[in-house]
Amino acid sequence: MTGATGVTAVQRGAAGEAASSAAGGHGATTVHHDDRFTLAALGPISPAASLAEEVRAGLTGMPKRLPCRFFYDDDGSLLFEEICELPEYYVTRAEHEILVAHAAEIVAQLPSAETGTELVELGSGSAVKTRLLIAALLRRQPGLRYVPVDISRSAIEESARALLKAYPALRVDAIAAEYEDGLRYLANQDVLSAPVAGRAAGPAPPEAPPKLLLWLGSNVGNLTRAAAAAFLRGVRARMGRDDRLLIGIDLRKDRAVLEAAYDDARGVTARFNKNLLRRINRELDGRFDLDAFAHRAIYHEEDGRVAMYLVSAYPHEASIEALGLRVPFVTGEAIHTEDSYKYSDAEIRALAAAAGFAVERRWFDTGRRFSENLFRPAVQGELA
Ligand code: AVJ
Repeated sequence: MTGATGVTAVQRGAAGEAASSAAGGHGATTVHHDDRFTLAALGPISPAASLAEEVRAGLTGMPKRLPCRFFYDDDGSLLFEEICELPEYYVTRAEHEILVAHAAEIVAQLPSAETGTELVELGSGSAVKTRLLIAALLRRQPGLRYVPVDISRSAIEESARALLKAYPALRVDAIAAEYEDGLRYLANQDVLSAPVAGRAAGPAPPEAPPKLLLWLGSNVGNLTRAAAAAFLRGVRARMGRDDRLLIGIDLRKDRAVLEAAYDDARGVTARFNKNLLRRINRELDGRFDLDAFAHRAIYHEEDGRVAMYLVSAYPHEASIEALGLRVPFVTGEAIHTEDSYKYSDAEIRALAAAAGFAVERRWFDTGRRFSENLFRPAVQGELA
């Protein structure tokens, strides 16, 4: 069987239970699609706050705010794809340019191993960017295991299907989970998958092959610098000596370029931003008038942060019926909806050091707008 066509079995049996106890006690459901595709769906250990909880906290607080992770419902995900094609939004194109030019060099930089490198991606890459790295790895090794970790099970299944079809030498073991839960599960799975029987007499159990972890698209930018370092420390804790992290990070640049990238002429980013209110109207019986708000993107240069806001054009009151909540706005009052942090070279070095990494190598697009950074775990006592 070549394509990942149908689900052949759903198991909640021995494998799933072994994995789930190793992953810290939450249930893991493993779906075996076929011999080239498995999907482990992990229940979150500590579920993130719901839309209702976040909306109540964010709109009764001062200043008002809403978390950017709620952008990505079906409509929001489509709008984000549209953003990636905008002339002003250079981020996706710049990273793509780097990978087209340097994917071969990036994989040549990895510690070579007889077993070959495994590819783990935070976020599921249906995109061309992931394909460039898969193709580069397959040019130097006969087969490849690709492990996408993504909260959206449908996104992961869709992208896995397309990738399996495009690459007959690829196997996909997908994990539908929060990043941290997914990485913990993967680390434990590698230990468990080493053969135990005959260990005393036989050869040493094979070590897990080295991994290349991908975290592309400057998704790190949505975290504060401190939260980014803390998150990466957690990633580092799951990595072996020969594992590497390839992290795409957007760079500090001129205000005009940044503000245009987050406030495009066609108004796509404005629609993306207002989709939050549309979502509250739909899911929580909200009564937001989308026309009462203007989309704003402001570069706070000292922080190196583009912030997005929805600004009330005149005094009015919105309501959210499902929460029994009335939300008054004065003229010019803003809801803060997203931060997108930009990094200097020094800030990238500081991020790596704070998280226990050394920066092994970096690549840039020709306009030096974006950076692809290969982080390696720093060894004990090493000054990064
Ligand atoms: C997906 C977080 C990388 O910050 O550039 C794009 C999201 N927001 N336009 C970014 C986004 C507005 C994007 N990231």
